[in-house]
Amino acid sequence: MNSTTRRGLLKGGVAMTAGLAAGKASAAGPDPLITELQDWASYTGAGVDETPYGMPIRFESHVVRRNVEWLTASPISSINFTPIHALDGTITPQGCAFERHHSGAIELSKDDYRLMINGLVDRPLVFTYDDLERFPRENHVYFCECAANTGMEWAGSQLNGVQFTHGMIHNMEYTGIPLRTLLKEAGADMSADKWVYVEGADASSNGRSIPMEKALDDVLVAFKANGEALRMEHGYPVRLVVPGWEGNMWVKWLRRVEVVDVAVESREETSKYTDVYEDGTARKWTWVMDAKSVITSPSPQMPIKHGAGPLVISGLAWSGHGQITRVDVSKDGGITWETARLGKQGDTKALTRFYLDTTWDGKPMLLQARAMDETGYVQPTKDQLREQRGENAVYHNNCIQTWYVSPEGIAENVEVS
Ligand SMILES: Nc1nc2c(c(=O)[nH]1)N[C@H]1C(S)=C(S)[C@@H](COP(=O)(O)O)O[C@H]1N2
Ligand SMILES: [Mo]
Repeated sequence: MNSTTRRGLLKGGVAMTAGLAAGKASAAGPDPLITELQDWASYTGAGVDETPYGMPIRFESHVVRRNVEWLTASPISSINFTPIHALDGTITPQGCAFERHHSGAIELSKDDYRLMINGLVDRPLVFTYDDLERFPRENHVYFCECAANTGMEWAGSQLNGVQFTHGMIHNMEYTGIPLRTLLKEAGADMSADKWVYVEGADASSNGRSIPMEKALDDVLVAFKANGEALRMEHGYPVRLVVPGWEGNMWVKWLRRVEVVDVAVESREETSKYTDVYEDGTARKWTWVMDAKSVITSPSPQMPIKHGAGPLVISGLAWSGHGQITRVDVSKDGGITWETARLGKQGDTKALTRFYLDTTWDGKPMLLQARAMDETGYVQPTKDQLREQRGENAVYHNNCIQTWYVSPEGIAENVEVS
């Protein structure tokens, strides 16, 4: 119970009508948190100079990135997961945003930073960090989703937590320079059939080919996220932001942009991040992340603790094709659907929060969410996706997710068919 409630009570019993929590407290007798003077109101608190850069309060210490040890051979070439079950709204704080490195995170200072633009350009250029800060910059919120997000779900329901099934995603407000501005500065050949090959300064280099049309559209050379410098793990001091497209293309520690005639067909766009069909052929150039949604609460890490009655079902939806126009929620495994309320509409290639403010009858539920985007695309079921892609797939799984909720409020990752 917080101080607002206590003040309400002193003003004449307003808090008693505040709902279930107040009712419970009165049944058990006077609540000392209401009737007694507490320590935090009796003594002074911490001074302003004690925490020059803040960390979350210790009661929130469970809201952290986590990894799944058996998923990768070592923590150097590895992945961890955003605690999306515990967040609300849409912005991911950098401090708990997932990280994916192929050869570890490197420490590269602004002074040592260089960005080269070469290849089919009139003037090959090398920019310092200070040079970049002198170009006009923009702010945009975008999601970054690893193509492997939800990948374990192809083979069944193996990971019991939305953090692990859907946490290879973050959503930040970037400050950056449109890549098009730098390409123009170098006098690049911007013909539609050209490509840019982008690579990072880390040992893996993570090179990727991007068609010129996308490079000229909304790609950003970004140096701030959520208002502050990128964290080292997200590519400090400069990363590429490729809105709506798979996370692997968002090159961190960006060091070179080469304008080329044909796609390079690098490791990351051939043997990795492609989808192998049953007959052994592979689906490639699968850059756009299709519309997807998931319920973050209730979920396996977020059981219902309050029993039957008012229940807020909440989750996230996103589409690499643009805006989320609608999210439906089912409590019976996809037989009937109710349309959820979007927290905020109109964001494009960014996370959209949805809520279903509902009443729980205390009976078991099979919770699902289904997203629709501005192209009219509807998020598919697992079975539909398996039918299209077969069982060999690893990446690009945007299927509808199911949580079974027991009468005790415990949620579990299950499949319905
Ligand atoms: N230079 C470089 N860029 C990289 C990677 C990398 O290992 N090295 N990993 C890629 C992958 S696979 C993903 S999903 C995103 C993850 O970005 P994040 O670590 O900021 O979450 O970065 C991409 N950019
Ligand atoms: Mo990735």
